[in-house]
Amino acid sequence: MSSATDTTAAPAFGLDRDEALTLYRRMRLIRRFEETVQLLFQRGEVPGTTHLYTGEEAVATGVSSTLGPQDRIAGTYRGHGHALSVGVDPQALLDEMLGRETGVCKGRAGSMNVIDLSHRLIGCFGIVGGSIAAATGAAIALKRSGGVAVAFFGEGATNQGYFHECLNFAKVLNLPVVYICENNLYGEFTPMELVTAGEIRKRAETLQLGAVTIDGNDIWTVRAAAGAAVERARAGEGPQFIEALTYRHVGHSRSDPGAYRKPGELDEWLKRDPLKLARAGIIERYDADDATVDEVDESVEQQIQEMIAAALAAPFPTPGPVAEFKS
Ligand SMILES: Cc1ncc(C[n+]2csc(CCOP(=O)(O)OP(=O)(O)O)c2C)c(N)n1
Repeated sequence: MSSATDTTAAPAFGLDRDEALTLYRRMRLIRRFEETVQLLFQRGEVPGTTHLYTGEEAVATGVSSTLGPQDRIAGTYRGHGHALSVGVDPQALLDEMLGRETGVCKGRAGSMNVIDLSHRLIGCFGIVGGSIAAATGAAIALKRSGGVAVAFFGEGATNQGYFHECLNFAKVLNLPVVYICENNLYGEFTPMELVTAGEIRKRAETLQLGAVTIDGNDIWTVRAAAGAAVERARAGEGPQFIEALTYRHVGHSRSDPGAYRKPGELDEWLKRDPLKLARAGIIERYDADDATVDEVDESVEQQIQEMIAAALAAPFPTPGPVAEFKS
């Protein structure tokens, strides 16, 4: 049973140059997607609320890069990145944000509750920790078909009763599920240390899950740890747990300026921006330089501009008949 705090694991990319650039592109797309949602929200184009994944891109991108077509993921209300990481159509996702008929859920789910079974996404959940229960349930079925379920959730969710129930249940039934705790240090506006006792990874270790703590901002480290965890879960070794240390660069949701952050904290984390680390890894290990990666950025920018134009021109849903209410 693995049991370690490992923030320095040697990266094992297992990728050729084009595949590595594709992963970088996906991270860049998530970053620009989130910035675009924020911009359109401020322009009054996005109904409801939004919770952005900015700063946490390496986690979903790295984990999902290790999954196969038979696997499934469950995300959170901070779920745009989770959805894009498994290949949900970015245009359909942006259309969904704007409540359009062409949205991935025909404009009925909005930012928080996207689901796309055709891309392995069994749901994004507005209920804190809802993804934990959904993925654990999915793993019961996946055990028969050789698939693995992945749950993404924040560190705040580990204080929910069903976190403990689900991990216990998964261990007892030896389910193929990988729990990914995205520890971004805050639950809404509350610093983790004010509400969370002990070490999160040890909660999983107590239940005898394979558990590691990793640098969640380094996609190459995430990929190595997730690859190993998914392999173990698929091989019948039972549920696995990864605590990925990361940071959201923006407030909890649309109206939060993040005033509770400690002075200088954001600047420190920006030095370890996951996009910077991914770029550095590619330049260090492949035949690539800044111009190579800049080209990827430009191509994402063009895609984003085309997506904005298409989303704004997309039709709204036609209201259905109003259900009659009988008391
Ligand atoms: C069951 C439940 N309780 C409370 C809330 C309100 N709420 C929304 S987000 C949030 C903080 C969750 O923090 P964490 O799990 O660390 O995830 P993060 O937002 O940091 O990604 C809370 C308390 C909720 N949506 N669901």
